[in-house]
Amino acid sequence: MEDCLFCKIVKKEIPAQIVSEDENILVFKDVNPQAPVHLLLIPKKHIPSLLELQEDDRDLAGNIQLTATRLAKEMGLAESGFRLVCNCGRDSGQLVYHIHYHFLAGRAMKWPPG
Ligand code: D5M
Repeated sequence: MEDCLFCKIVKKEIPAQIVSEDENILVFKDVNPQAPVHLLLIPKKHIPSLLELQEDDRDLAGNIQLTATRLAKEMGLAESGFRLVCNCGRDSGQLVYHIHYHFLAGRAMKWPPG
């Protein structure tokens, strides 16, 4: 998608602090961190939000969660824990319409979120 910010990051047209990359998934640091560790996990494929996720995306969606699991272990966060958040739609606060999972860690978090 030409105008999509995260597609531009995937294509390396916009710089980002990339933490992990494979054929289908990119992970980079959030530019406005809300925790000591704040990463964004995205599919390279442009999918605007969870509402547009298709049956064919089943493996991709699962692999994003497994990427979060791998990163948590690699970063030594398995014991302290982390939060994985995917905002969907206006009321959730979604601002960028390319599916992204916020990976937040490094501080105690409250529930429910604001
Ligand atoms: O979250 C969108 C998130 O995207 C928000 O936490 C800031 C982040 N963001 C926006 N632009 C960039 C760039 N260029 N690099 C890294 N992170 C970025 P949402 O769930 O849509 O509210």
